[in-house]
Amino acid sequence: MYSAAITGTGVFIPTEIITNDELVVAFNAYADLWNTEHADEIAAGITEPKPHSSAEFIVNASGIERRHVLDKGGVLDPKRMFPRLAARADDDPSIMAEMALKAAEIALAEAGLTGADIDLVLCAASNHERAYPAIAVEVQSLIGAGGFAYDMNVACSSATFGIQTAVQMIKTGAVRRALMVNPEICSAHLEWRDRDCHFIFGDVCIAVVIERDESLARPHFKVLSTRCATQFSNNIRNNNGFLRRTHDQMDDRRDMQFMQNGRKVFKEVLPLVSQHIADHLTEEGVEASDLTRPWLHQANKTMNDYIGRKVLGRDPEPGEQPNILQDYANTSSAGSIIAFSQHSADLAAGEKGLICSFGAGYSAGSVIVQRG
Ligand code: CO8
Repeated sequence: MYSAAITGTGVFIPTEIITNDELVVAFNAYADLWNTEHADEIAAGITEPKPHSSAEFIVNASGIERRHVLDKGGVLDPKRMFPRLAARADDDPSIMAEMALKAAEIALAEAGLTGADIDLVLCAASNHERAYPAIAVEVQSLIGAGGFAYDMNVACSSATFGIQTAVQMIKTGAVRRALMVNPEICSAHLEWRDRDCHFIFGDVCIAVVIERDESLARPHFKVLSTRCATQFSNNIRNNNGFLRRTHDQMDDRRDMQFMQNGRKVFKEVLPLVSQHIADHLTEEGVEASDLTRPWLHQANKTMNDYIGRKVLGRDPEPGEQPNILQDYANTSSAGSIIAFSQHSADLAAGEKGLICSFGAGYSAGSVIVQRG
């Protein structure tokens, strides 16, 4: 059995930013339009008017201040309320592959590798742009990698589950160097017309290079162990799928986009994740006090504060458990890796940290790493 190490990470960040204030102005304009269009039904008591959103609520409830998106104009158009992304010809790179390529270039450069050094490409994300061919195979071709490639989807836990997959293959010798990419176009499957969730997500792509750990001279993080768990829940759900046509359901239904019962998710996922991390640390013989840094999934600041207190047994010190969600919002599987990528360079050799994701499924994934 070999060991595995993370030798490079890359983050592609779309340039367009939507602040909470901009988001709320667009939402409220949409709500006013909708209420005017449905004035008769509202007056007759058949339907409720859509209430306004509030930037103050958003930051207090979630900790999110802004988000990056691929297309701001479409999202903020009160008559549209979703991104406008140009269709691409079959011979052009797909949007997800293009995002992945940009993140991969950064990660490969950090690892001191080129695409030709890679023999496994995983594209792990909450949604995939098309059914087939796999986006990962397209990325494999674009970077000139050998070996094989495939897509994975474990919603918000796609990255940690992807790392586990790559690590296992490296350990057995099936592959030597893996590239995992997580292009998350959350803006295309978020329901921007729903006040309860319109603030939650942003777009981004991360890439991670994982290699066989044999006397690596470059800075790296040894992967000490990984732990994945799932437990079925309908509390975060998207019913869109290839059977829609067969059900004669091609209309713009609410359940074709992201849906959640946020309160239930909050209550059920917190104990699940806290226990998951405690069990992983125990299994690995690592004390919570041995962890220099937890890099948690970035969905909600209050959730992270709670998990940090549970895991560490005290309030995390400033900077000890970095949050990035104020700048990016929830970027699904990419969040914990953005935190890791941006807040890990200062760890000294031998120091340990824990990457942890959680979300739809439910799913929880954790990776214990040590600076090499
Ligand atoms: N402005 C003003 N008021 C609002 C707004 C708003 N925008 N939204 C809701 N309110 C009101 C509500 O109507 C409610 O009013 P009332 O008390 O009168 O009924 C009040 O504010 C409180 O509402 P909530 O109870 O909903 O508020 P919470 O405090 O629970 O906060 C959160 C809502 C932030 C959603 C919170 O519940 C939360 O973060 N929950 C956990 C969510 C989570 O982690 N989900 C994981 C999803 S990510 C994932 O798994 C990946 C899925 C795949 C990616 C999909 C990409 C699109």
